[in-house]
Amino acid sequence: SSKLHAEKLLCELKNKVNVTMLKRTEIPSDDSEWKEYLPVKSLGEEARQLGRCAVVSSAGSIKSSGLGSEIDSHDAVLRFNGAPTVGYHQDVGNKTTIRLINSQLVTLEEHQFLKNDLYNSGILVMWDPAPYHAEPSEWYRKPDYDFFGNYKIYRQKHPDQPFYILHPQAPWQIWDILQENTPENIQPNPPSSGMLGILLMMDLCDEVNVYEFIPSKRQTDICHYYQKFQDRACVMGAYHPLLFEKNLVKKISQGEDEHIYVKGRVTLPGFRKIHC
Ligand code: NCC
Repeated sequence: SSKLHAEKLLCELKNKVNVTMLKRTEIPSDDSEWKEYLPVKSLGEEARQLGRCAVVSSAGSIKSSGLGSEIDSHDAVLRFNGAPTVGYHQDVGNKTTIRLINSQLVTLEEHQFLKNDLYNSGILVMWDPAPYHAEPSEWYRKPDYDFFGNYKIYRQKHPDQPFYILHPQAPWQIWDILQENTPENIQPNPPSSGMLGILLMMDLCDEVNVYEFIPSKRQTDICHYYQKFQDRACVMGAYHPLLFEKNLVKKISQGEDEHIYVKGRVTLPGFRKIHC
């Protein structure tokens, strides 16, 4: 049955995906000083065990949802990249506990990562696409984006703000499960920030409500709720295997289909709450 299938998938995710942060000791001791900037405290210690959590996708379809107060009622809220709350709080809420950002945003001047105070609160987690199953030592010699300089500058400017780097193998552990559960070959690129954020919160929280990752009745080609630009690839994926990510999340969803249609909300259990 589909319920059995969902349990099997949840256990695979729980057992095979290690949504951990890069540690200083994983970078060879003779190499680079930037690793000295990695936080000492683990993310689990920093965020503590969380109860009800919300993951807010940046999709255009969250606009006019009026979901802001529902989202803020969670113990913790995760947002992505440059997604703002100011001016949009009625639809997306005000609270930001964790912000998951990609290395492109940290590195490219046009994104103004070092200048925009949007990034200065909450816990930051950055990720960079590594070669398939590369060890940290192989990856950091040729990252997708050379983010180290800006990471270091940011940490010097904001030493008290927790700022983690996702372990480079975590995205590929998720990718393997996406591929194993898909009959055709999927793009050999890491999952979107959305999928990574969902698993990060399943690791930290008892329950995770994900908003507008699976589109509601408000589905639109408008890419982000905070921009006018339209592109269907934002919903379906081009570089990222987004369609397959969404299929998997739909399969493990525990809420009612009505909640997807009306609110764009799926409910997922935290890994602590599932027994394999
Ligand atoms: O657009 P992005 O993602 O920042 O969105 C965050 C996550 O929300 C989900 N999403 C977004 C739009 C939409 N219409 N439907 C959705 O389901 C996705 O799960 C998405 O991951 C990324 O994953 O990091 C991404 O980042 C952007 C961009 O780099 C950042 O916004 C910084 O400017 C990428 N866009 C481009 O590179 C042009 C995007 O492909 C993936």
